[in-house]
Amino acid sequence: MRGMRDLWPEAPSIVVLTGAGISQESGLATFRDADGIWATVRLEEVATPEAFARDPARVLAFYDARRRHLQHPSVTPNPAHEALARLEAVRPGEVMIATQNIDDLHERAGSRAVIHMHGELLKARCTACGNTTVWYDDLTGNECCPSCAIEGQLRPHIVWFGEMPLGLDAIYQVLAQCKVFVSIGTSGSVEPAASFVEEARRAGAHTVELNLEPSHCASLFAERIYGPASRIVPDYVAKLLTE
Ligand code: BV8
Repeated sequence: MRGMRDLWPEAPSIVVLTGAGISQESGLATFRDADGIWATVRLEEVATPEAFARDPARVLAFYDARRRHLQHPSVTPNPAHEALARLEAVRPGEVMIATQNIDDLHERAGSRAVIHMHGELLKARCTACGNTTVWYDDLTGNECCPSCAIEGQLRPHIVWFGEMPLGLDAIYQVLAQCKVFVSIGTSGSVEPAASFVEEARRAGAHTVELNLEPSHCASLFAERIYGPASRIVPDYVAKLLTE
């Protein structure tokens, strides 16, 4: 991850939290909707360190399938990702995206100031040396780490339940000073991301929820707009850019 000062010489005034809903229209399943990932597999079986210790092959297969799908030509950024990239291009240094998503659709759309708080599907991490490596292929669990050359220690670069999310110091620092907090496509079920809106409120920020339907935290937002992200996010960004 680049240093905070490279991306934001001044503290960004707009913080955007994104979740699975922003990538749904790009062909990636959400988690807790009726057709979501957790309707077909229990998270305790694939998204915890205990699951990986118990049955690494099953956990690796779960992420292999999602990594392959993410690289399918049909999966591309949608107008919501593109609008956020436009916002950053027009207001460089003023925007930070904290995403819970492990896909790379924000980057493919052109966003640069992105913190992947739950990790990245197209990276592997060595549990021996801690280094991350760009990774496009399946993981067998027997690979050699390109950094330390130790064999059999690579795992998906994913923050599982019970593990510490990434970039939290930077996120809380920016939340404490932000003027606008926009939450997009997240059900507000997973902590600590679900509590970011409270941090932003404490900072006196204007808080906005953009989602298909009211989230668990909807009542905490000053402004709420519901509909598909590909429509409501470009509209909201256009409004922000005229202010
Ligand atoms: C941690 C792996 C210690 C990646 C994921 C209280 C305080 C702190 C922690 C906890 C706490 N209570 C419980 C916890 C522990 C736990 C937790 O939150 N458990 C829950 C289930 C109760 N949290 C943790 O373990 C985290 N670590 O807490 O460390 C700590 C302590 C204190 C302070 C800091 C740290 C680690 C969590 C990481 C979990 N990893 N997955 C993967 O396999 O992909 S979580 C998983 O859920 C995904 O990463 C996902 O991003 C995340 C959030 O889900 P959403 O993105 O919101 O998706 P969801 O399906 O739920 O909702 C989609 C929404 O989109 C819906 O509302 C839908 O209406 C909408 N939508 C759909 N289509 C569209 C749309 N909107 C717009 N347009 C559309 N087209």
